[in-house]
Formats: sequence, C-alpha cells, structure tokens
Amino acid sequence: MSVPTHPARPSPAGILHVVAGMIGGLAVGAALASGHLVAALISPSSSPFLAVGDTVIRFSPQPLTEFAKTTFGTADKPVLLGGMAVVLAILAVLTGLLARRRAAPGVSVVVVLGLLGLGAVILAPAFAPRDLVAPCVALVVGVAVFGVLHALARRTCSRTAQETGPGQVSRRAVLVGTSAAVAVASLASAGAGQFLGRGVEDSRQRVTERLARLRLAERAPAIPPGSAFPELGTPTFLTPNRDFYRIDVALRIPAQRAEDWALRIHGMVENELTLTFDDLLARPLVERTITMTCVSNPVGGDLVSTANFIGVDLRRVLLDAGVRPGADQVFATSIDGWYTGTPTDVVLEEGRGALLAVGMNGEALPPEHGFPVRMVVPGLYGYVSATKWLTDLELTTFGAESGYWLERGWAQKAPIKTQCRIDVPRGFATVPAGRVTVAGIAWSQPTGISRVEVRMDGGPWKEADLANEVNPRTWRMWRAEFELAPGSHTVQTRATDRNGNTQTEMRADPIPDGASGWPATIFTVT
Ligand SMILES: Nc1nc2c(c(=O)[nH]1)N[C@H]1C(S)=C(S)[C@@H](COP(=O)(O)O)O[C@H]1N2
Ligand SMILES: [Mo]
Repeated sequence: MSVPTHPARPSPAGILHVVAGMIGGLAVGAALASGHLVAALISPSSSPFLAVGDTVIRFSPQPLTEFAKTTFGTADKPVLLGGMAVVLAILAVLTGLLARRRAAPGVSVVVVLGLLGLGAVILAPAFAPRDLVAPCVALVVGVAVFGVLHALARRTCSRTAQETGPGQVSRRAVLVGTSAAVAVASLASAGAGQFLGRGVEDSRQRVTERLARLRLAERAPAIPPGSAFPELGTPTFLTPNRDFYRIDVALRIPAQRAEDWALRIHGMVENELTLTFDDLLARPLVERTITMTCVSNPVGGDLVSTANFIGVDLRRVLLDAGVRPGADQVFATSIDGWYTGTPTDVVLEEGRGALLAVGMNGEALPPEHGFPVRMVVPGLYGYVSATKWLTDLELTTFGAESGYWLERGWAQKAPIKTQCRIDVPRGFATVPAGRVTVAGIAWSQPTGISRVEVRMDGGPWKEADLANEVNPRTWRMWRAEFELAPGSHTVQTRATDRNGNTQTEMRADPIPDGASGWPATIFTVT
C-alpha cells in the first residue's frame, strides 16, 4: 500500500520561544495601553484594564474583600492592579507560545481577553454607550499587533539556517524595529492615558480661587489653642488634606470638571431639582469642622481624620426639594456609579450639619476626596453618608434600594460608635522610667466626648485630661501621666460620650457596623 508523500520539505520551524512570548506580551500590552489612552480621552472609567479591576472588586466574595482589606489595608488597590498585571503578563506570554506555528490560537486568546475587557466595561455601574470605544479599540489593536508581529516573526524565523543573507538580516531588523516601536508606543499611550486622567486640575484651581473670594455665610471658628498636642505624638487637630485617610472602591478617580458637574435631586420629592456647581455656590456657604470615620477602622486604627469642610447645608437643599412622607432613605450615587443610602431623618435633623461639601481645609476638594462635590454627614460612618464625586440624590425608601456595602454584608444604618485611640506610647515602645505620658484621641460624633479614662496594668481607672473641645462633631484629644517602674506595662482606655454612655468593652470586628472594644497598648519601661 502506498501512501502519497509530499516531496521532502523541511517542516516549517516554529517561531523561537522567546520571540513568541514577546509577541504575546506586546499584543496584550498594546491593547491595554491603547484602551487606557482612548478611555482617558473619551470616558476615563472605560479603560479595559481598570474596568476588569473594578469588576474583580465588585464581584469579589465578601470574605475575600475583607481578607484583602485586613491584609493590605489601603494598599489593596495597588496590590490588586499589580496582581492583575502579573496574571495578564503570564497569560500574554502563554498566548504567544501557543501560536509558535499558526497565528490563529494566539489571535483567539487575544480576542477572548479583549471581550473580557469589553464585558467588564459593559457591566460597570455607570456604563454609557461611549464607554464601548476604548475596549473596542483595545481589541482591534491587540489583534492587529499580534497579527503583524506574528507574520513578521514567521518570515524571520522560518528561514533555514543556510538562507542567512542580507534579506534575512533586514527581516530580523524589521521585526525588532516594529516590536520596539510597539513597546514604546504602548508605554507612551499608557503614560498619556494616566496623565490625561488628571485633567481636572485647572477646574480645581478655579474652584479654590472662587472659594477664597466668596463670602461664607458661616465660618468655622478658629481651632482654639489647647485643643491638640501634636508635640506629644497625637495628630494635629486638623488633618492636612494629603494625610486625610482615603477609602473608596475607585481604581481611577472620577475626573469631572466643576463646570460640567450637576446634581439631580429626584424621587419622592415635591420639586425635582437639578443643581449646577454655580447654583451650589450661589447658595449660602458654610464651613464646619468635622471628624470623619470609616466603619472599617479597627480599634487603634487610623481611618479617622478631621477637616474644615466648606459646603451647602444639605438639609436646606432637601427642604427646597420638598421630601415626601415615607421617603426614609436619601440614596446617593457617584459619578463612577458607587451608591449608598443615608437615613433621611438624620440628614433633616436640625443641627446635624449635613453638607454638600465643595471645599476642604481652604481649598477645593482634592480629587481623591470627591472633587467637585461630596456629601458629609457628621456622626455617620463614611460608607452610609460620605459619597464622593456625588452626582445623584434620590429620595426613596430603604425597602426599595440598598447601598453598595449593604449588599456586601455591612449594616444598613451605621452611626459612629464612641471610640478612642492610644497614640503614645506606641505599641511595644521603650520609654524611660519615671513620669510617662499617655495620650491619644477620642470621638463620639455628633454627641461629643465628656470623659476619657485610662488604667495601667488593670489598675483603677483614672480620668485623663481632656483637650479643649472644638465641637461635638470632632475628635477630642486626651492625656494622662503615670509614675512607672521598669518592666512591661499595658495601658487601656475607654471614652464616655456627652450623654454619659461609656464605650463598650465588648470586642467586635468592624463588620457589620463598626469595631468596638477598649484599646490597649503594651510597652516597656527601662
Ligand atoms: N464614590 C464613593 N464615595 C465614597 C466611597 C466610595 O467607595 N466611593 N467610600 C466611602 C467610605 S467607605 C468612606 S469611609 C469615605 C471616605 O472618605 P475619604 O476618602 O475622603 O476619607 O468615603 C465614602 N464615599
Ligand atoms: Mo468607610
């Protein structure tokens, strides 16, 4: 039996492994970079890479989210993005290796990755049709780069050894040159995309200047002397903006100019309102010193900061809109599609001081703290009240809609728990024997702190000296002195609010409605 055979032709060698891997890497890299740049130009949240990251964050099972927060703290975002980059790089190289002989398998994987990016963009909460452009560009660029480099590499690498000659050298040069050009263009696009995303700086500058010129209806009283003792190692009374804690789920800070901003107030209201930034500044502006706290703050943690917020009284705005009976929830949505609900009765409480804030410590809100407009409600944890990059307020019921963190196991209503923190001595510090100063902060917004007690090594409670109170919506510093002998010591504290309620000793994790328990610090006296 004779089997027809082809004339002896050397079976085409595949592309060199290292070249194949590089082609995969360059194709995926170029796709992500071009998508990032186009997104920055059209709609920042539509960058496929960041959209995938957002999707991972939103669909992470709750235990994983908590694990990431407790393990990486506020570095969880860089860790996520870095991890994604590593996974993608490995996938990209494997994609290249899959296509050493034929382009088709590699192209298929690039297309699948591209479709994943597209899907992530479509699934984003604030999706709009123009968001499709960036992931589509990414997909096309990825396939094109893969196809072109693959064809060049096939021509370069499939030649047999004896065919080396001037033609071969130039083919290799073309491959190397094209690859280098793709690499440079990708880096440039990614960089430009990143840089363009910060295009609101001019608008912020103008807002800062306007706030400086405007007459405020109400200024925050100056912080009186004796309300803080940073020289001991406790925080300054006002937290500088760059040190103010930051918590949000945004991988890219929403970039909207104040001039393009508008807030819609609708739902169960008598008069639906749409306020532009100018409308907001035309209203009486007030300045309030407020301490904000994150529900995720563990006992002893640093997710608590204080600022002078400038803004419009939110209660007045809601009264103008006319809240209908039964609307027990003010449901806020941000530009990037995050959402939460605040109890209407709290916002409408006279003297609560809820704000639509536009300024922070004498300047426009920093981009990462909500520029151009955010909500601040004294006495409620941030996740149920402090929506940054605010764009929509709907008066509704708690039955009808649930906030982002409520859907992930956190409580619906979350008043801030009375809490305190020991700042000095630091944990496991060594201090000289004799008089030892213990100092820290305590908070119970909006009630205020009336007493902080300190005890050493389980001894009797002793009242700490309280610093001057600035207002009940802010933290209050405290200090106490002890005569201590050498050895290991444990100091404990507990705070009492102005209604006489002492914070509970019961230890509780932050989830679902805030950590509790008395802080304790172990240190050594020598
Ligand atoms: N748009 C948006 N607003 C948000 C969040 C968010 O993820 N997205 N996080 C909230 C949480 S949990 C807190 S504690 C505060 C923190 O505000 P800060 O970053 O200015 O300190 O913002 C709140 N507002
Ligand atoms: Mo938070």
